[in-house]
Amino acid sequence: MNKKSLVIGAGGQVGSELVDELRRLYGGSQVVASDIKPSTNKELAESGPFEVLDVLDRDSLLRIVKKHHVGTVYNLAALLSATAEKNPEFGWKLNMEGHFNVLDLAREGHISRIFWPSSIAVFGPGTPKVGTPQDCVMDPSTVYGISKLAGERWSAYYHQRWGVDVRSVRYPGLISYKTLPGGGTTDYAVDIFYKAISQRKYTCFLKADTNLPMLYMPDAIKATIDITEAPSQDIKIRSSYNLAGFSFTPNELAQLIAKRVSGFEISYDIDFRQQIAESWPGSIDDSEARKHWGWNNSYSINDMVDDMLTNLSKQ
Ligand code: AKB
Repeated sequence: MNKKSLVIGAGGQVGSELVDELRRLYGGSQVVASDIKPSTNKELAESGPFEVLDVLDRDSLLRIVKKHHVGTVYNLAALLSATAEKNPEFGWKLNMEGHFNVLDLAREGHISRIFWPSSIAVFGPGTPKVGTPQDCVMDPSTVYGISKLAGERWSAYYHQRWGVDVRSVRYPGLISYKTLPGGGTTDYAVDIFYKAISQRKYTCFLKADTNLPMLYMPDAIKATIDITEAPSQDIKIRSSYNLAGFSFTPNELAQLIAKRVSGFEISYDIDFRQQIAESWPGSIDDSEARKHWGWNNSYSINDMVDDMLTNLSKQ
């Protein structure tokens, strides 16, 4: 790909690391970072172009695409599951209209490729919980999940009707140490590491036995770039691909941390996010992604725990 990339939502948990990796691969000037607010991350703002951009503002989006000769857009701007439940109208608006604005740029020929993430939130209480297949009952019970499922169907429609080259994976919970996640149900799996190091204890808002699919950030970034750069004929699913690394419960994660942080203890104070988590799968079958475009995760749960603790201890 010889045109530049634009990352929308570059200040977020995925965006900040995606920009770092794309700039490492292609050079700072080739990757335009953008976010709704000016960046407080010095590295992000100084290692290449940065634009303040609201994905809901079509005119500014088009102006920035033209100004930087953007070919590929990674649209990561979204309200996640817990935040969208608190503000359903805005969750729907941002997640849907933002997606349409980028899809329309491609349909009108201003950009040639889109990456847009979906989520395990597209599944719901009627979905098989174990080894959730690519295609099955999808009855999301959150605004976030409904918007992601609708977005998947619109992606497939834009591809089938107008040949829009849109690619997507259904992110599970993402664990990382560089930028905090914001507003998700799986965020406990990141918070727990910060509290383990600073206080040797953590109060979890999900029940001890809530099993959820998760992925370590380096693998999530690899999947994101790999699917976006794969030859078009390898992308046989234009809605979104199942993607997974490993699954664990808060109790299992706490035990792995306690083996490495002496005296660490977990307690529980359950809130509304439990109901969201209970509607999601416990594990995911991502064999289509593996077969079609070579997806393969590198980090096991133990690798992830070691890496998180090592890096957060240094900070
Ligand atoms: C969330 O918890 O809302 C996200 C997700 C699974 O998409 N991390």
